[in-house]
Amino acid sequence: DCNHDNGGCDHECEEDKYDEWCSCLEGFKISTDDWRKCVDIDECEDNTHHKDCQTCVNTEGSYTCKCRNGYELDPITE
Ligand SMILES: [Ca+2]
Repeated sequence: DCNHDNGGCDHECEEDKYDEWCSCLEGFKISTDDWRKCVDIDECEDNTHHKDCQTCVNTEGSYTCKCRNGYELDPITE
């Protein structure tokens, strides 16, 4: 029951007539250990998120790019 203690969900609780489930805010995903818990997505783990990054740094809820020595971040794309 989402009206009670947010259904026990870390972030969002959703429900329809039959079921209830938890969902997570952007940058997070449901934990494989507990369907109520949200864990940070490691965007650096796969190549789809950070193909523009030289060095991908995973952060809580997001990720950032770092440049290798000798390069600076492009202020337009940053
Ligand atoms: Ca992340």
